[in-house]
Amino acid sequence: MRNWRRILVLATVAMTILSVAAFAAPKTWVVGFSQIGSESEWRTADTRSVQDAISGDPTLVMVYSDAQQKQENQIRALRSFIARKVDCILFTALVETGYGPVLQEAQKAKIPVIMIDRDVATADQKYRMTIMGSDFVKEGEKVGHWLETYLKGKGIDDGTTPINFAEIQGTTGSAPAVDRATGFRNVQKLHANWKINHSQDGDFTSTQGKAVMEAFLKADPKIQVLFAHNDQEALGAIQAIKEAGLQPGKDITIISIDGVKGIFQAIVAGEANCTVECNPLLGPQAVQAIHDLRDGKKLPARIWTIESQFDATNAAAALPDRQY
Ligand code: GYE
Repeated sequence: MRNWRRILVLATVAMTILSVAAFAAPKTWVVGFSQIGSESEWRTADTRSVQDAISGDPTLVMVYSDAQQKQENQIRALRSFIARKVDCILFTALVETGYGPVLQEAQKAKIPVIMIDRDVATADQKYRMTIMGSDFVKEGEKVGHWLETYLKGKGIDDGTTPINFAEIQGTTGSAPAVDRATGFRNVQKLHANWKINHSQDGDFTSTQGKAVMEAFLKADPKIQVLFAHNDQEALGAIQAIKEAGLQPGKDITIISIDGVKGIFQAIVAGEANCTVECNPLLGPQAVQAIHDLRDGKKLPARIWTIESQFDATNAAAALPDRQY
């Protein structure tokens, strides 16, 4: 009899401990991540950062979907996340428009959506909790400001003689392409002699960057400055410039955005001139935001990443520590 009582007491104690532990342990959340594709080194680093951060957290399970640069794939993935009732969605929008209905469906299903990197258009921003990532307008402005100093210093810009600019834009309609173009023009407008004579979509890839630059040079071998919306396009363009018998970084000043290892090497080799950093390592911030949501905290409307810029003065020193 006494043994029975002891077993009963022990069982009660064990159950109390278990239920306290269950109460303290956070509920496991299933997170759907809709990524746009793998068009650049930046994207690869971004995907890896998010995957590592989520797989390193035992309370999170990720369902990953790669849209392979197709909006319809992305909309399908978002609908499948909603159908399987994930706890939250991480979403990078390929382009800004066209996601309103599916985001509304997520909202109706009470599934919170956290945007990472590329946002949706203003009209649809009411359907998501927050956006984390870079200020693309500011990046475009940084490009302009770096060029102001550099071109003057090199005697390329005397303030009046026209300067022949080419621009390889990012994917048409994507937030970074729209905003980087705007930011750059905010500065370009202040210089009547800065002429953007060539501008075309390079889809954020090396292959397209090269093809676009080839076409530019065929039409006009006297281009003086190239602004590529990402490093990948610049790296493709460098090939095209070399094949045209010109010296990238010397005959043509080249500036781009991201800060991937390949462009650092090009800067150190004197074949590119500057990169404005855009940090893809968003995983830890994404996990933090998911935890905050799960804990019932209110997320800030915008979560910014901290960034720098690199040229011949600091690229070599920074290269060994670059993580992407
Ligand atoms: O600059 C580019 C990538 O959305 C900020 O997308 C990102 C951009 C990045 O393909 O390399």
